[in-house]
Amino acid sequence: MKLILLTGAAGGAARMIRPLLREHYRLRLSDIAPVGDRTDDEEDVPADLADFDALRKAVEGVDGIVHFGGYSVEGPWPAILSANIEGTYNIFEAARMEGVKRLVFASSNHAVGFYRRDQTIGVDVTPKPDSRYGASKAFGESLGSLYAEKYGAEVLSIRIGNVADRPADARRLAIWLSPRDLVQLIGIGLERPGIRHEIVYGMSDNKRAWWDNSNAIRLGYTPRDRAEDYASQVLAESPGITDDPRIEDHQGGSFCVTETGGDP
Ligand code: 15L
Repeated sequence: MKLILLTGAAGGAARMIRPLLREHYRLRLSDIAPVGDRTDDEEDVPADLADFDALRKAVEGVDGIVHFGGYSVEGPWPAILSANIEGTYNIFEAARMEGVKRLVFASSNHAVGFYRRDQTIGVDVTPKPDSRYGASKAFGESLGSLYAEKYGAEVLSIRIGNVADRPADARRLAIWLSPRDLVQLIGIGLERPGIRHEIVYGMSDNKRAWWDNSNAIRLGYTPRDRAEDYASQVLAESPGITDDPRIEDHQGGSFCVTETGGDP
């Protein structure tokens, strides 16, 4: 079994996918502090993403990297700068120095969050970040391209919608990604031959999608879950619809208006 480094291993998305990833890979977990719920067969190498030397030790000897670490919502600039700008640079550079070619980068829908909901966008649109956080994810995608073209890295950037067991509200009916569909995309990023830098949307088979995910399909993705199966229940119980058109008209939702807030 290949040894894979999972950064941000204590975060919500990583915790949802670790049991599924363990079926295929040996996992080395990394987060800023030791990961509390680690199993006996998971290694733990804590590292601050801004600490290059610590990160390089975490990268040493792995077969691939799944980079989920960093700040995962809009936040104060010093936090985004350290974790997402410096931290993402550090992970690509540590991988290059340690000879690790395969990386999966957890990008976000917020790299393109200022596209309107009445548009369907593919992966070749110009980024339109909705936040400093979204801009940091566009930066990470740029690094993926740089390290692929210049140093021969093989990188899959997944513009993740919202990873959860079920869609949380009306907006998430368009962007929901089930944990097992995310693991399928990660598997493509780690295994599919012939990848240089590819961008895909991290969503399940969602009828209300704003994204054309044909690049993911081309790479072999066959999503197994559908947001629509939850639609009537979600819309009845927690529509989450506001009266602010800046939020409702744009794909990024409340990230288009928030300054330093968290989840919408
Ligand atoms: C993200 O990028 C966040 O990491 C996640 O917490 C959600 O807020 C998600 O986007 C979303 O757009 O719902």
